[in-house]
Amino acid sequence: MISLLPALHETSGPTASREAVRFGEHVLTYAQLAGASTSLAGRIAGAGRVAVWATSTPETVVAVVAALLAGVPAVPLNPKTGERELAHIVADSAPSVVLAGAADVLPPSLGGLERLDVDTAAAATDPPPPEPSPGSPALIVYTSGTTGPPKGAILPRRAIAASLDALEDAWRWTADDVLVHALPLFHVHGLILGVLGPLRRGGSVRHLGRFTTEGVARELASGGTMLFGVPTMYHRLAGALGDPAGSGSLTKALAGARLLVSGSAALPVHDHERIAAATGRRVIERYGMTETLMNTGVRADGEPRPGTVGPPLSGVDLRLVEEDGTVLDDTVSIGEIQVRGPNLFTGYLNRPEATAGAFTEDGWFRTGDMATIDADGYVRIVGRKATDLIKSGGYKIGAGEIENALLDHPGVREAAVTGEPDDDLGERIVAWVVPADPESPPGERELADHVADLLAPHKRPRAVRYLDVLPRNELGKIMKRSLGA
Ligand code: MCA
Ligand code: AMP
Repeated sequence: MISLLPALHETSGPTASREAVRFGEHVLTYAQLAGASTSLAGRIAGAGRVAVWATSTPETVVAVVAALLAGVPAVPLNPKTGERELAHIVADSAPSVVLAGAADVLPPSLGGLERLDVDTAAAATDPPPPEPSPGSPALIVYTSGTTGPPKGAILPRRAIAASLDALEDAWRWTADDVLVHALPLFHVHGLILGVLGPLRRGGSVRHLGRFTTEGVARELASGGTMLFGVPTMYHRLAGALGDPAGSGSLTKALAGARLLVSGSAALPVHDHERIAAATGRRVIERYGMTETLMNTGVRADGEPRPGTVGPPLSGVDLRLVEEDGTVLDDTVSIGEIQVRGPNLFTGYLNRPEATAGAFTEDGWFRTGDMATIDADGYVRIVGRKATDLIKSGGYKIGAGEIENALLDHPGVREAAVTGEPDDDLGERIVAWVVPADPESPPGERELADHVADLLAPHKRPRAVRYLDVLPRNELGKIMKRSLGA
């Protein structure tokens, strides 16, 4: 059976001594990563599922690779997740053990789980177990919907291999590439593309720990060949390029990279143009989703047309469909993107109805994204079907989960959440609140902290607007489109 991470099985030769991952000063070669993860794989073999406390560290890489080697599905956890969301994810995914760094302090909601500390210096005593089958689950990644708590998307090994190989084809991604990024390691972008991508190619990744424009400049100037980021990061890079103090090294670093890739949300044309004007380099976009991994992408030798996410990747079938099910075949009509291919998830954990609802009767996955397709096959995303999904900083956030959290605050009688355009974040979360006591409404900061503590800091409202009543239609449904009008 073909291996998901073949470079890890080369115990000698040039690959074994090559740098696999670098987090600041902490480097693991392929031999070291293979040793530490094979050793850990032996300790978790046979577990039903493992949770990974997914800090931006080599420990997370070793933990995830160990789970992949052992054939045990891994559930990456955002270490900033608040108590309610964490309790939901742990109850839903029922891991038998949590993998963490020795120095990590875990919250009480993980107290009932066995904990294993990851040792990045461990050496393997036994060979890795046989490769699991391609259809077996590799990762369970939690993703928000319009209502209710996040759902766990089950990603089989086949989907990861297919999507990464399609990107290899599109971007001529090789073992010589050194990927630079600062994306979190509990989502598809940072973990699957940003870590498993380089590892599948036998190349390397340098993680910045946290995003700074200086860090990007430093790593690209010292050997980095590719940069992955969300539009907020490119917006900040574009801003830094316009800053006369110190923009020279950043300009040179970006100009020297082989590929600058943006994804997870739309890259505004303005930021695209600012970067092109300053560096002579064009950022290319690719379009994906937790449930589908990558669907389209501008090729390395393709035309980076701002406002488009490129043609479908190899192996991906993509079509646009109207509300009544009519499949579109022109270049002007807007329809929902539906996809099929080996890159897809197999379902939502414990949610058969949600899984069934996500697919058409003939097996196409409904993305909920609205688009047109240019004559040469380039896809242009123009919006989303659901107004209750917000993309902020590249994170997908459901309005419903925030509304429920706000309603749990004693000072809130009614709440509605919307996304508003934001230069930096793409969209910012706005909470519309009817206070229980209009004389002393809860403060903005208090409500933001309340949501951050229950769910996650990136789900906190960035603005709170107080109302006497929420606008509702005759059926009592909140008319979100009239909020802010
Ligand atoms: C502020 N902070 C708080 C609070 N207020 N913490 C707790 N309670 C509060 N009330 C803290 C934050 O935790 C953070 O801490 C710091 O203040 C700054 O917060 P913030 O302004 O929210 O963050 P930022 O620095 O502006 O983040 C921007 C970012 C980030 C770096 C672009 O949004 C990001 O990493 N986005 C990537 C999302 C992503 O990977 N999406 C991919 C999904 P501290 O600084 O210590 O953290 S996968 C996907 O979409 C598909 C598959 C695809 O196509 O890729
Ligand atoms: P997530 O559920 O976090 O995986 O987010 C997936 C969603 O991000 C997609 O359904 C799109 O709405 C959005 N997305 C990802 N990449 C792009 C892109 N390049 N341009 C526009 N939207 C994107």
